[in-house]
Amino acid sequence: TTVQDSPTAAGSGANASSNFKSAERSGPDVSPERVSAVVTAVLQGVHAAIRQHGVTYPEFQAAKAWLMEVGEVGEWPLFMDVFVEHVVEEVAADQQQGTKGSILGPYYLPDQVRLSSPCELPHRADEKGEPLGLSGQVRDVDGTPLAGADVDIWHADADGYYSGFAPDIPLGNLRGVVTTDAEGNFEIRTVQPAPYQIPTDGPTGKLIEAAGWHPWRPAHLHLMVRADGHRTITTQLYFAGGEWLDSDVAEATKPELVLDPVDDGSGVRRASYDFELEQG
Ligand code: MBD
Ligand code: FE
Repeated sequence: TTVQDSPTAAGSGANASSNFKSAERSGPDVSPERVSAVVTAVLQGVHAAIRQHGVTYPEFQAAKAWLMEVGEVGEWPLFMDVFVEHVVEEVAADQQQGTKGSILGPYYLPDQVRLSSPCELPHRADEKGEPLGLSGQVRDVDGTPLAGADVDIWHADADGYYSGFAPDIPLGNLRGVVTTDAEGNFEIRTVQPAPYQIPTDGPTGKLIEAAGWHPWRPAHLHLMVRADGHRTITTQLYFAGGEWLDSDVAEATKPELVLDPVDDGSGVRRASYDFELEQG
């Protein structure tokens, strides 16, 4: 995995591009009929928008320039995950049981430090943010606890930045793979993440501004929960009452995925969440 620091705010989106390119993946086996059907539908959508809105030559050329810039600065992973991935997840989730999923987003990094429960995510000595505790159980959809499952968790810091993508944050900060104990339980200490703002100085941010939309995602934790013989769940957890919860720019919130942490009396806000994984 290649990760480089960038001094601009747009650097996070651009770094997501080098990370995406360096990940190993095998392409899908797609028939010409399917390529034709899907690409024809996409092009018909574009053609319909041009006719419906009377798109002009200057607008067409501006769109071309914008598309080129998204590629040149490496924001395609950011753009796709913000504006398209939620529908791919919706289609994938159609037949699935167990805990609701949500989008992966552009800031996952594999192979983070393995921790055994209870644990604290790696953080800086002066890490900002209110202490947050997340505990729960991993089980299959029949209720059987899953010992030795992986709860792979990553989230933004109290300024809304992800380690590995924004400059000046140690690699691995606020990321970890937590193994469940013999009863399938896990307990993780971390800090409250801030809402995430799409970088405003890149082409994705410029489009959002030009359209008069807002560039925010509500504060969230990313999780990937894996257990042998079970379907991996990729999801996110949000916070009750949090800003942007009802208007996520990435449309990736679900009512089942909202935590309501409560102060345990010692200044730690605690929430619990159980994950149910489908066999197979
Ligand atoms: C994020 O933090 C995120 O989770 C998604 C889906 C897109 C952009 C930034
Ligand atoms: Fe995120």
